[in-house]
Amino acid sequence: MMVPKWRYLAAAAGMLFGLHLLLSVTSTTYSHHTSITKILPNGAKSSNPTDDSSLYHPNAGAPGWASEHTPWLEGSMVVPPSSIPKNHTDPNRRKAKAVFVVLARNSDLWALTDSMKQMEDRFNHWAGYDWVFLNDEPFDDVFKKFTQSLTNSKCSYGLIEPHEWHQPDWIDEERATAAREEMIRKKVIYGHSVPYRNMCRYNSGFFFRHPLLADYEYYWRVEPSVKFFCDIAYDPFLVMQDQGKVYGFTISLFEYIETIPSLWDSVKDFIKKYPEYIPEGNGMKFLSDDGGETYNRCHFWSNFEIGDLNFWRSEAYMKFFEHLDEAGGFYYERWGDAPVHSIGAALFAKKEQIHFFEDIGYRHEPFQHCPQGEAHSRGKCWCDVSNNFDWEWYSCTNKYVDMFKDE
Ligand SMILES: Nc1nc2c(ncn2[C@@H]2O[C@H](COP(=O)(O)OP(=O)(O)O)[C@@H](O)[C@H]2O)c(=O)[nH]1
Ligand SMILES: [Mg+2]
Repeated sequence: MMVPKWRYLAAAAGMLFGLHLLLSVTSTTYSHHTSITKILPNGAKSSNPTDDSSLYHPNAGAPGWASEHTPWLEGSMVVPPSSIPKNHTDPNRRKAKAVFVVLARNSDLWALTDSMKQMEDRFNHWAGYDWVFLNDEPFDDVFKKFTQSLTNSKCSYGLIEPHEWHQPDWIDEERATAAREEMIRKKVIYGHSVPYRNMCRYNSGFFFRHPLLADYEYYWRVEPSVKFFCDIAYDPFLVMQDQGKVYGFTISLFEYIETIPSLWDSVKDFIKKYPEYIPEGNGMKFLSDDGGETYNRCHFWSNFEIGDLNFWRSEAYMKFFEHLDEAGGFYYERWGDAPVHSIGAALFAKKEQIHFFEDIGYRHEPFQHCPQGEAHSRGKCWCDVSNNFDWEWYSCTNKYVDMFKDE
């Protein structure tokens, strides 16, 4: 029996369509190149701005990917472009007054160049922000040579004033020694270390006042041996500035209670003494599950921070730091700059001013934040998507997200 020609044609078309469907779901590259948006006229495609004039308009809505997975971003985040802005070589590119800040020892050099090279490759080669390095001892020429040679941006090397670094005279050394010995017995990490305590106190209350930072408004803290997994094709400093953010994080977690047993009592004293510094709509819910009575130990992991220097320089935070410093907990206990900054940010800022940089892939041993879904391919990230700390039991990011849910 003769089969009509049109039946062959229909069968072939059907097979081709089936193959297309199969490839669309199994291959992201194939589906990207053949997606319906590719054949729509320009105006019908989703916006993908690549010039500064249209980036980060404060009133722009949240992008599709954000509203789908990240309700806390709605109305506050706009679409980052998927590729490096075209005008990245333009010396007149709009920039924030921003800087990378690194606290390091000379011996941190090679662990630090690892981090720095990644930051340059992922972001700063086109963004062109300066670097400031701070140390309690003078940086040697080798350190200066090999850090400056990694970037076209200006590097400055600062010495920390001894009185801002060392344990103050008014600390009762006998009591501080006893506290350290107790922590050694309890095997608390860095429990034995005075330099570690100096570092935590310096980061908590002094770095933003260093003269080398005087002309800057925003900073990004970078530590030795960290990883930046994804290309950053937009300017996070401009996000901070244009959207009035004061603190940005990627990882949050619980603090070891042994290091901060009396911290929350000092915080409560401060709140009682200075209620005028605590705004409505702050991030208290991130810190406390009972309206401020007790601390749930949640903090942003401060080895990654993108922040507003003027926020730390504000009267509220300065008074807060002085209050904590007078209590002596940096030495009688082992208060970290992570809980101190986190409590400061969550108390004195509106919760919307704290930003989860969900699309910045980051690792500091032993945890990492790996962007999920579309953000992973947009950033050309190289982290394993299944290795992501965000929703692990020891993470606090769910508490951050929950703050934005009940309205
Ligand atoms: N100049 C200087 N920097 C330090 C000292 N101790 C720590 N740092 C820096 O402070 C930051 C935090 O220290 P790190 O050892 O990474 O602590 P961890 O991340 O809590 O394990 C890093 O940038 C270190 O390079 C110190 O004694 N002197
Ligand atoms: Mg570290």
